[in-house]
Amino acid sequence: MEATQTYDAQLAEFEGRIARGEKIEPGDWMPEAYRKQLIRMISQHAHSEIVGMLPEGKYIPHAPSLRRKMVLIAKVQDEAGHGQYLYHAAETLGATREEMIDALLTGKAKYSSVFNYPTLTWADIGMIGWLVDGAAIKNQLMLSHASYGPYSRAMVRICAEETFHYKQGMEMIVHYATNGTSRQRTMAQDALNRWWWPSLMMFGPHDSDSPNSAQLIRWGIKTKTNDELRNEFVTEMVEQFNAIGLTVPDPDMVYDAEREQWIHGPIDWDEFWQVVRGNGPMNAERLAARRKAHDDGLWVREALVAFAQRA
Ligand code: FAQ
Repeated sequence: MEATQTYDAQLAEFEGRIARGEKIEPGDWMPEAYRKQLIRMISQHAHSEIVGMLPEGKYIPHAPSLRRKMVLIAKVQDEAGHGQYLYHAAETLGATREEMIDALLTGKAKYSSVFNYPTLTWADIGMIGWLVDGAAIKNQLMLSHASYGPYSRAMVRICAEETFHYKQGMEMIVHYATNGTSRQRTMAQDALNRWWWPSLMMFGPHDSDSPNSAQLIRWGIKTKTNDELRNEFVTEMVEQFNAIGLTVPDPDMVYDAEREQWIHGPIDWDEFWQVVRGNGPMNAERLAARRKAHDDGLWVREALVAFAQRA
């Protein structure tokens, strides 16, 4: 890239590369707003993976069998790994780990609203795997085509692991709903009732209220809008729940035969924004748990620094 090139020429070349399907790599020229958007999104995504370990991690000591416990431990460890890939991806854009973690611990950074709801029964573990990981995969499959190379490559690996999370959740809920005791079926339905709407909110506000979407789509970070992904997800999930006799808790849901889509009823956006602003049922507890983990890990960080200095 010639140093004398104007910003407009650089931008045209950058957008041309995206239009040709080339990946933008660390060190390549990029508009400052592209870099900032990616740091915002990737760091929020990383925080979501790390905070997302908490609702399920709580149930590791209470798993009903050795098999279920091994699967859950593997899943929660995977989420930690996803957080690490994503923090690394954000670091390639110039963000430091310290500032990202600081933003999370001081409550400045956002993370997915869905993790501010409590896990109340074991069936929530299956429902999170099927529904919450299902929503995450829907979004992340799109992001595996994102124009920024390190983010899209992290997504490929993450989606492979999330598919295992999704399948173990589906296997558990299908078993409880179709072969379980009446108490297990009731627990599965109750878990669906509580996780359905928070899962739909994971896709973000309606397109008309999504200030970031236009720029993200222009630069190939997102290739679909929040509503497009949410609507696809709803249609896929409703049919699966119907097939096993569970009922989606939406009395206004209708089938649009022309579009071959299930259309969901109104989402409670007041609740969504309350949760995003830190006033959800578990926001304070989630941040307190992350702060404690950070404080407890201080000696590890100090030992690593001392080791690096000696080496
Ligand atoms: N929660 O303009 P938009 C997982 C914010 S990973 C909180 O539409 P955008 C794995 C948004 O940041 C789940 N805040 O924003 C797992 C923005 O505020 P800002 C996480 C939300 O970026 C499973 C404002 O609202 N996945 O679950 C939410 O175009 C099981 C306006 O919104 C990702 O992070 C929300 N739900 O679209 C782990 C994927 N929605 O930043 C454990 C990457 C919106 O301007 C167990 N991120 N906001 O101050 C994305 O795809 C996008 O950022 C969206 C939002 C779709 C989340």
